[in-house]
This record gives sequence, C-alpha cells and structure tokens, in this order.
Amino acid sequence: MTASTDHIAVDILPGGPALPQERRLVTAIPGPRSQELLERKAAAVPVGIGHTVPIHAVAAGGGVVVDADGNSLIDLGSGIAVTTVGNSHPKVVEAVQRQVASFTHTCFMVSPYESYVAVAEALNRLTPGDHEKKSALFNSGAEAVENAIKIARKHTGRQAVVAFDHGYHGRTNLTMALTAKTMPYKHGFGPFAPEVYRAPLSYPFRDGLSGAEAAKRAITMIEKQIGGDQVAAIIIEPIQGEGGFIVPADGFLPALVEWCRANGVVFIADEVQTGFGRTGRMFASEHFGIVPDLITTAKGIAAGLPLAAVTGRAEIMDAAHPGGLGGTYGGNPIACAAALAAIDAYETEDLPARATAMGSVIVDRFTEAQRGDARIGDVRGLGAMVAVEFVDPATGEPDAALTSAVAKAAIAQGVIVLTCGTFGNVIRFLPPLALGDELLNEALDIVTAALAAA
Ligand code: PLZ
Repeated sequence: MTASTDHIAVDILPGGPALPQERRLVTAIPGPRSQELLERKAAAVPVGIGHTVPIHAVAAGGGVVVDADGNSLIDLGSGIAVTTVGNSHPKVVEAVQRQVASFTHTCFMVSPYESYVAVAEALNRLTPGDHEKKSALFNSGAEAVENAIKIARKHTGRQAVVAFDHGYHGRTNLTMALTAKTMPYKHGFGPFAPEVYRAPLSYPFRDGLSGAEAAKRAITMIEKQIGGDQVAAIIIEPIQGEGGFIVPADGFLPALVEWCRANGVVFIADEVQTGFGRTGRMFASEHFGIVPDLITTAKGIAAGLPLAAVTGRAEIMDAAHPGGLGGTYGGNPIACAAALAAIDAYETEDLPARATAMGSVIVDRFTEAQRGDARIGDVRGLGAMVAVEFVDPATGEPDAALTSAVAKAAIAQGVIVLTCGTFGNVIRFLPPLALGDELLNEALDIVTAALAAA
C-alpha cells in the first residue's frame, strides 16, 4: 500500500452511526499512516489548501471520525456545520445509494427531475415568512451568495451591495469582496469586485452598543457614504460565523430589515452556516423575528453532499430573465436526494430541539469555567452554535495564541475543535446533533482541561 505506483487504492471503511461512538486513541495524532498520507498531501496538493486536524479520515459516523491509524476522534466541528444530522446518517446513505443507481446527472437545465423541485418546495415551506417563495439550487455557499446578489441587482436595477465587518461569504471573486478578513481569504488575490461596501456590525462584547444604536451607526454610514437609493442589497449572516460566532444585540437585525423595506433594498440573510436546525430553530433568522427577502443556504442542507440554495420572495426570484440563472451541476440529483433525506431527519427527529439541549450543555460548562478564569472573555451562541472568546485578562486584547494552543491540545487528545474569529481568538463548537451527551461531555472535559493546562 505504500508503493508510489499504488496511489489509486484508497483507504475507506464502512461508517455511519453503527461505528462505535467512542473516543479511542491507538497512536499519537497523527499516527504513522496519517503521517504518510500528510506527506503525500504536501507533495500533491498546494499549500493554499490547509487542514485543521492532522489526520486522514477513513470513516465517520454519528459523532466520530475514524482516521487511517484506527484512532476515533470526537467531532465537535461537523466538517464546518455540515454533518449536522450526523455523519453518514442512514436515511441519507439509503437515499444517495438509491439515486446513484437510478441516474447520476441529467443537468436540471436540460432535463428537469422531481427531487430538485421537491427540495425547492421544502425550502419554500421551511424558510421564514408565509409569502409566496421560489428557490434555485447551486453547488456551494459562495455560489448561492453570488446568485443572490445577481438576483437582487436585477430586481432593483441597482449595483451597490453592503456587507458587514467580520462577515464571511466565500472565496470566489465577488464573495471575497464581501468577506471582511484579509488573511487568509483575500490577501494578494485582488482586484476585488466593485460596488461592495462594508458597514459596522453589532458586536455586543466589543462595542457595548444596543441593537438600535449599532443599527443607526450602520444605516448612517450607508446613507452618507452610498445613498439608500443606490443599494441593491444588504447581505448579513444572522450570526456571524467565521468572523467569531457574533450574535448581534437585540433589535439590530429588525432595524436593518425595516430600513431595507423603506428603501427598496433587498435584505439577504446568509444562513449558510446558521441554517438547518443548527441554532435550535430551522433558520437563525427566526430567533430575531426577521423575514429576509432572500436566504442563502448550503452546508447542513444535504449532510455533506454539495448543494446550496437561494430562496426568497417569488417576485424577486423571478426578476432574472429565463435562462439567466443556472450551472451544470446545480441541484445535482444525488445531492437533492441527500437533502430530502436530511430535511426529513431534521423534521422527524426533532433535531432543532436537540441543538438547543446540546448548546446549553456547552454554554453551562464554559460559563462555569469563566467564573474562575478571566481568560474567557465571552461565551455566546444559539443552539449548537457556541463560541468561547479568549482574551488577555490584563488588557482585554484578543488572545489568539491561547486559542490555538487549546485547540491543538484538544485535537491531540482526540477531540476535533475548530477556531474562528477576525482576531483568531474564538473556539467554536458545531457538534453533529447525533453526538450523545456522554461523548459531548467527555469532549468538553478535554477542552476545559486543555484550557486549564495552557
Ligand atoms: N457563507 C456564512 O459560513 C462557508 C468556510 C471554510 P462554501 N464557511 C466555511 C473555508 O475556510 O473555506 C460559508 C459561510 C457563510 C458562505 C460560505 C461559503 O460557503 O460552501 O464554502 O462556498
């Protein structure tokens, strides 16, 4: 298996929830086989494609990932909020197998098929608001965002787009322009798409403003620097994801929506990371009582198969002329089959409620830890989307070194944790909702012990 000509053979094993739901370390992380594969990766894949956990996966199921050396790691990241229903959920596996044996592709723009339409119907039903809606399907979150902007521009006949501090919307040219943080996402990759403006966010832990004050600050900037009648769309994540799981102050999002309505501006909620039960509601917008004009989704929609969507008011969605939207693979039948199975699981297995329950376990643990540890500046989140922001107790400045040390130590102990934040000082928890309480607590024991030791 190590000969250089033998690279077609790939280690994969059966996964799914039947995999023992346990943390099991049989080697150091990475073990010898993962080490070997990491060397192959380094030789074959550009350094621009990084990785957080130094292993190679061979199987995953429920809430664990098994690596090439037989280590079983507890997953608190869900592949960045994707395998929310649990890795290789039986319903998803069955639906995908049935579809792949029936047909793999026709191109929806050539010969349409029912599963695409059924996914659109489900999204139109599940997203906030009881107005008439339509949905278009794409392959990635960035592609959904690109299309939402295209649709908003066509609908309004305007060009300017407003994104926010700490926002993340993708890595394509337009979505890089929308994304706030330069390293690692934008640095040296310009020029960026024009007519993108950045407004200040509501970041209660750092700005101390009420929602109304923060909204006024953003709206004043938009009116004075761009002009309300020039703006096609405002795009914002209801909870900023990559930017640090920033939950805006009450009233911030409703004030922005109200301003959009008054000015003929399309309000786009980017729910790529927050969608599909993650925050304890099907969509995070529901927590804030807002009804977006357009919603972008991806990640959790299809439990790991590449699928994304733009859903919104029918009259806005229909602004693009016939043939104006599309793409070869958008709404691929295998991804649609996975999405229908995943949506069925969200609805019939009461997963949003599970997200709420898991979230309070995590928040309680860190709120408790915060009492004796001034390095924990803030514990925040909604449902199973929880963040801990680390600071230097003396200055309140972000502590990225501590954050990275804690994450690395947890990973070495067999717990997959991710970091985020503009300042790199946030550990984020995005566990699969299939992870049991016992394993969740074991993983949190390891993270809190790593923090105590750091
Ligand atoms: N919008 C809100 O969170 C993807 C990025 C990982 P794609 N977030 C994970 C990385 O470093 O590339 C994301 C998101 C929000 C859009 C996107 C983009 O989704 O499916 O990665 O294109």
